Amino acid sequence: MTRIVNVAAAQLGPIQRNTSRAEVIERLLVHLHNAAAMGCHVVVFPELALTTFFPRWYLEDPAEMNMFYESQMPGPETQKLFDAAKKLGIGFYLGYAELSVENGVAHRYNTSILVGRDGEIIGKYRKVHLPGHAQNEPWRAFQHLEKYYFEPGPSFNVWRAFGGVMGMALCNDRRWPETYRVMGLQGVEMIMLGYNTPVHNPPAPEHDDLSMFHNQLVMQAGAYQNGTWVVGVAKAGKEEGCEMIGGTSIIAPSGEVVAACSTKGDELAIARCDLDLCNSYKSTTFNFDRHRRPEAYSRITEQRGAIAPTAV
Ligand code: CDT
Repeated sequence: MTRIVNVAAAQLGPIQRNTSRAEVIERLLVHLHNAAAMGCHVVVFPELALTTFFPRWYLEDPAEMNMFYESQMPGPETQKLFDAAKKLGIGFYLGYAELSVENGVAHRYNTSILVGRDGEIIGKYRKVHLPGHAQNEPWRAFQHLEKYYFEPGPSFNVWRAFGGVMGMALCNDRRWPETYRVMGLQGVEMIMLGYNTPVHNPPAPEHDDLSMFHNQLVMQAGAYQNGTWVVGVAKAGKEEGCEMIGGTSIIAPSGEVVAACSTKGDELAIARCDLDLCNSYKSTTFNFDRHRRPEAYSRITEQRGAIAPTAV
């Protein structure tokens, strides 16, 4: 039995602040229909795919803030996506801002879900690596207040779906090797990840010219070093004056890019992904059981920041 997953990486162009949920969902539905017409089994949408990237503003009014969050999934507006998925027999990964009330206390997460071809939710992931800052920093051309708007999720899981082992991550997670490895240790065969990455990073403008290189570097390395497919999907283009990178790509376990978007707008990149291509990496160079030395890695979990030896 072959284990082929036909994947559509569904890049979105910018979503402006005054764009309604209904308009965005229509764009997502166009992607779902086009992907289904091309024989895809699953569509991967970006991070925070239902709204503009609101952490670029410091908002204090809870009512204004809550407009960007989903308190139900599916909710009255997103139900259309689930209905279309079921009707078309196509799954999807979707990033969104989640407002969850647990024991009467509100919690906010940067979340993604994986939905099956039957329109049912298979799994939920809450972003672990929240970049940026928690305080209002008006000096920045664009703020990046993820630490203000979200609390971090607990860890990385995988799910059996689409004939293989699927994992989820979100944006900044892709820069951290631990993200891939924690899923690699659970046998992941395809990692889906959406992102919103500005070209300009105010604290380190000297890196701006390298933003696309770094995007590819981390995803390709993560795929190869764990013998897994990686599907990285951007929200791209000029959103509220902020230029965001594109670079949506589908990466094989070899680390090679097999499909990519070429614009900064709504665009699909499609690939026929053979999950069995993971096997030769997982059983040779990256045979974890044979070659890893966890006893040498204790600092990875015991220590957060770098500690250099004292200067003499
Ligand atoms: N959304 C997200 O995680 N973006 C970050 C930008 C970091 S700049 C503060 C990223 O890693 O792409």
